[in-house]
Amino acid sequence: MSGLGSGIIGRKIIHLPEVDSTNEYAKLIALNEPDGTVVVADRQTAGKGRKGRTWASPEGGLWMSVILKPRGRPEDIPKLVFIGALAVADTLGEFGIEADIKWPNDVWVNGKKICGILAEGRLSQFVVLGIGLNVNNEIPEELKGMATSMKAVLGRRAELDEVLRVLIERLDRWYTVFLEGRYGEIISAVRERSLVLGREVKVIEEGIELVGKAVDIDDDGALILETSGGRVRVLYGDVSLRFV
Ligand code: BT5
Repeated sequence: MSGLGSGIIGRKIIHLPEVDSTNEYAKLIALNEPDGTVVVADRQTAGKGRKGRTWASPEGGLWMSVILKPRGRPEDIPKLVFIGALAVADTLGEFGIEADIKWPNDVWVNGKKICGILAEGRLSQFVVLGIGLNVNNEIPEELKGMATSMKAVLGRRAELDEVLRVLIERLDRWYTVFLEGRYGEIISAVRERSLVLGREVKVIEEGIELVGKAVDIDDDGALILETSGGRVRVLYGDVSLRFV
């Protein structure tokens, strides 16, 4: 990726000490706020994952939502999630942390989840891109086996404001790539950083399990699985993916 961003992301930043969920807050104000508005909170009392799951959001982490108003098609939503993941992976790189993208919506470091992304909304009006990144926050006991933070990886605290600044800058650059319709660049960057390609995975969606080898991410962002019954295209959505 090259070039500077458009300056859209973070033109307006709303900082809240506490909120239930930055995504919920952003959805409430989205119609009246400009493209690229960032809502960031010190802590969330009801941070959300996908499908009603809980996102642990104590003080010290980066909990933010970006209001995006691109003119696009519904099938472009996965690409917005990907630009979030790419921007986070780039940001971690700036802090000396090598990160991978776990399709569809996680960023992982050393085999553990450091960030989750949640996109909500309708492209005809807006999309709220929620990003939760563990920075200096404690990881709850029950998640310690599967989650990590920048502090845990670096062995020291990272300056939260600096992480936010770099992330906004990276998001802005990737959003420009998206707005210019250079989707191929987004998908190939995801492929390059993908943790899943070449591995045996189990995909679970609405109780249905599929096991196979992840062989590609196609141009629409769908995961291509090679199963015993042939190739299957798994669309982006509320899909859980585990390594087997
Ligand atoms: C996600 O959901 O990974 C999307 C998380 C999005 C959070 C951001 S924070 C700002 C914005 N406002 C919100 O309210 N949400 C967004 P999912 O793929 O469903 O993963 C949820 C699962 O991740 C949980 O069931 C836990 O197992 C695990 N988890 C919860 N909190 C975590 C944390 N802080 N770090 C790592 N893993 C966590």
